Amino acid sequence: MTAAADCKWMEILLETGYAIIPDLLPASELGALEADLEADFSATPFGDGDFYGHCTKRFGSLLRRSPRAASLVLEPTVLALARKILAPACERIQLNVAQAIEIHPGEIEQFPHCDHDMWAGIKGTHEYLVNVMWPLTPFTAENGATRMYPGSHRQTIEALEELGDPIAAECGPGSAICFLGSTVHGGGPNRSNSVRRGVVIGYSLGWLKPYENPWLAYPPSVARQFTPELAELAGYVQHRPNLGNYEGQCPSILLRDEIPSHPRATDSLRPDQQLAVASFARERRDGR
Ligand SMILES: O=C(O)CCC(=O)C(=O)O
Ligand SMILES: [Fe+2]
Repeated sequence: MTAAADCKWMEILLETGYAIIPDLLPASELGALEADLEADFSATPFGDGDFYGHCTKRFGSLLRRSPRAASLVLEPTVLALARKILAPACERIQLNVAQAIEIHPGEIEQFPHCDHDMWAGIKGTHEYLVNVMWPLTPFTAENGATRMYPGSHRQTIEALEELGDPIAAECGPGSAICFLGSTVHGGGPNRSNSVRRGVVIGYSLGWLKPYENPWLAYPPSVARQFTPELAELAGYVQHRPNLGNYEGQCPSILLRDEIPSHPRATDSLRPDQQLAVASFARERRDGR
């Protein structure tokens, strides 16, 4: 995709709260991913709870279940959008979730919500999260396509009645439904006779507690197979200063062939902090 096209999607995403980018990946790639996940869809039970849905199946850890999931997580256009939107509030972004969602016939509409409400911080000054829903089956208004509330990212919603009408994010495999953590949305009701399958890939500010615990989903033995970029997104990196360290070091040391038994705790500071700390230490060493 050209830089101008990327800009257009950014404008739409920031203006409307969501953007449906068509044909970002070959539909065959999503078909192959769906085939890889077939056994997991059938083995996974329905969820429990009115938010997750009683006629909906979910499972995470997608990067462990199929090597093809990486091409969704690393898709350059959505990754660039997520990085740009989250850049004002972090040094690096992280993978927040990689989850498959299968909505069965008879499922009701999901509670309309903002995904950023998973974190208690004050909202309104920056985004916390960018999500991308990748349909595995065609998404239609009838089968439970994700419902988006246009412009809701700019509203302060105190009661559901204040929401306008949603749109159903109708599109097919290969398209990417991108939306902000501040955008009100929810799974649609499935009034059809077949399942609606999708994969949600989310990116959040690198210093937040991620929704899906990446170090358990992808322990070092799994993350060792990842490219460096994927391993970083999946938690094997520090967010300066020193956040997410392992024994005072970058957790990526756990992906090496030889792991030091007693690593040396090493500062990982932002340049401004590095300067302030160095100047203070120099003065103290000089006896001042
Ligand atoms: O399945 C969907 O379309 C949306 C699901 C969702 O928004 C959620 O579980 O947070
Ligand atoms: Fe959601």
